[in-house]
Amino acid sequence: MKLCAFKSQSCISRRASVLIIVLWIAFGLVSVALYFAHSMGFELRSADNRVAGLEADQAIDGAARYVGYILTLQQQQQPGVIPQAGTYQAESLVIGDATCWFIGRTDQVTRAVAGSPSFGLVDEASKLNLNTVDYTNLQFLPLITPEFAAAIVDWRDTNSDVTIGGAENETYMRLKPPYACKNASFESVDELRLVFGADLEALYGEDANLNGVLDVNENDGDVSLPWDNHDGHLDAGLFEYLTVYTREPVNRTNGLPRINVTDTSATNRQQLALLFADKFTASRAQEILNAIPAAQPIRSVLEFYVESGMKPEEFTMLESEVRGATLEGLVNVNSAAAAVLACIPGIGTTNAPSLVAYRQSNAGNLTSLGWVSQVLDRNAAIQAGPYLTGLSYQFSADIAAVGHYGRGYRRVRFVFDLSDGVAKIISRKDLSDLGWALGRDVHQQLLALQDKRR
Ligand SMILES: [Ca+2]
Ligand SMILES: [Ca+2]
Ligand SMILES: [Ca+2]
Ligand SMILES: [Ca+2]
Repeated sequence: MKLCAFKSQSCISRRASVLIIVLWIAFGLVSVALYFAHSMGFELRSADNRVAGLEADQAIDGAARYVGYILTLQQQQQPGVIPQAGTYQAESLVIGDATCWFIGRTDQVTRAVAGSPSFGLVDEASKLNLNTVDYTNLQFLPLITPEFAAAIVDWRDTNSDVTIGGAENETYMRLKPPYACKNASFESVDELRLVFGADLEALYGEDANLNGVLDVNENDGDVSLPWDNHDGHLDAGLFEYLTVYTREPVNRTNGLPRINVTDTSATNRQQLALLFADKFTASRAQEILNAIPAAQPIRSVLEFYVESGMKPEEFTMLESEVRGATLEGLVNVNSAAAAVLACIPGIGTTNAPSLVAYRQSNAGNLTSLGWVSQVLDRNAAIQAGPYLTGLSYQFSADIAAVGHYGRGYRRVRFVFDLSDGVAKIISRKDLSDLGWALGRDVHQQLLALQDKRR
């Protein structure tokens, strides 16, 4: 009996052990299943994000083709004239499952954290050209030191003479690792990083994501990067105001050379007479020609316009067919920021706000250089003339996109050149790493879209 009882107890204990083992195994299997399910969930989400990213990449390339079409069409219809906002779609452009925006610039000065950037194409001629701007004018840009301005000039000039405060080969060869001073033109604005004395604060200013507006982290002091002065105003850096791309075409759309108004030779005057005869009645053409002094030098297109006595609408008819002495690095008064205009002799910090204010009150009606002579006095206009233009042939399209459900953010900035009559991409730079640049409003719209889906 005792043996039987013992056997039964041992039997129960064995069964209990088996049960525990089975329970452990079952627990283990469930854990493994849960682990794999969780990891598959992550894998699925990450694959979904990758697909959204690919959709955004493809949409950006599609949007770039759209921009090329818009610019070529504009060049054929109105050479050199900036495409007006509203004549093309610059925001919430739907391509397949993706949506695109062109991050633009505006004359409105941000005095508070902006809900969103402005949308549109950016005129490269709204900026100073790093390869042509001279040392004196360059120093008027915000956040630049005289030493950095001198180093910029030394970097691009072909000689090895050190500008006061600047840097040539001997300075660069002392760096670790050493490298040579370029002594040739800048090929991109990013090249500024290599110039002696460059620092991120001067290059980016407070605009860490380079979208032209004040984002929350750009106006919270040192709570989050970048450091800023928390004054409700965007203090942009040098990247905002500089370009290397501005170059006007040599020829008109009919293939003939543009007429250089600074050339006072008899042959050139004859060319002008033919141009006026082509555009105006015989008597008006003669009147304009007579107003332009034959012996006195004309230093710029603006001076030519002032002397000619043409009406603004008359000048618009032939503006793209004439040119000044230089074709590279001219600043377009129709789009340049006040900080850029302030660097130009004759304009300076005194006249730059008046020019911008005139633009703001005449928006949509600025297709020419002529209006400048209504804001600047004669002497100032003549002094500023050689640096100015009313035309633009290079534009950037800073395209940000998201894929389905607002995922897969990407951003690429393209620069288009129209100086040969057809839009060509001359630069492509991925800016996705700068982080979200579409502002609070678009972010909230996309979050609302995701909530609706849940
Ligand atoms: Ca040099
Ligand atoms: Ca910003
Ligand atoms: Ca900050
Ligand atoms: Ca600020």
